[in-house]
Amino acid sequence: MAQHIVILTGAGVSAESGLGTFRDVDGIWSKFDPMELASPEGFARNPVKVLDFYNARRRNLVDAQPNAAHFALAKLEQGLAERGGLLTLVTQNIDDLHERAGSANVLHMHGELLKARCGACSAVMNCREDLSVSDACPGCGDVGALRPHVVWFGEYPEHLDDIAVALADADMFISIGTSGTVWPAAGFVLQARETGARTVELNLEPSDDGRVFDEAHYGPASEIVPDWVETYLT
Ligand code: BV8
Repeated sequence: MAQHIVILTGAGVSAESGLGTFRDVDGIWSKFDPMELASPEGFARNPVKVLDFYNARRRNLVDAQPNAAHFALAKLEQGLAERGGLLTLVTQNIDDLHERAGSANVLHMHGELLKARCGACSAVMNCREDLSVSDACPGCGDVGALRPHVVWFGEYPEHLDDIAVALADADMFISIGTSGTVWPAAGFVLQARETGARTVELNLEPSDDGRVFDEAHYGPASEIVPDWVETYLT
């Protein structure tokens, strides 16, 4: 039977690629205040500090490599398509590791670190270098309005309409490497359950909000995700 699987990934799927998670013991938010560095108010207050925070993460990303979990999800997308099925891959991550592992259709609901946006004219452009407050927008020329194309706290996530349509149509919903702390992403499992989808959690440990899943496997994503995909496709 052709299946439509919706997957939501979080920082845990990129942890073994060397990109920090947010709420683990030594996570990013244990060192930095999210409201200071991942909010429009924080950017308005101290743009240099926020741009430097994202510049450091962008440099780290350029040197990082996808891990076995990313490759397994690209294989699942291919395997489903060959069976007349569909994979909708939604990620909270702002890295491009899913794409570099071969996933073709990725919905970045919290934006993308390798893109910048102009606060003046809203142009979105590729950005692989450091951003600074003295940079001018290549579109409108405004100086100091460029920011990472990332969804901060209090800002509206991207692709919510497409995600709602996918969740309503899903036969299965799989949550991978996310603590289920950030909304509205944390509510997707409830939406999927309401429309009768089977729900699966693949995580290092049970996500802390005790959401209920029909099936769960715990361990490092680079091990449990390839295992799950292998079992599903055979
Ligand atoms: C919004 C981008 C209005 C920047 C981020 C109810 C409804 C709607 C909103 C809210 C609500 N209640 C509260 C809110 C406000 C807020 C919110 O959720 N606050 C929280 C803190 C309570 N939400 C918002 O502001 C959102 N916007 O609300 O707009 C609206 C209203 C209604 C409906 C729609 C819209 C915007 C949120 C986006 C913020 N931007 N990041 C950046 O990346 O710098 S959030 C940040 O957290 C990242 O995007 C990250 O992806 C996200 C979630 O974190 P996780 O990915 O889960 O990472 P975490 O470290 O928490 O967990 C890692 C997991 O991996 C752990 O479980 C760990 O065990 C596991 N793991 C670790 N290693 C491994 C592993 N698993 C497997 N293998 C391993 N090796």
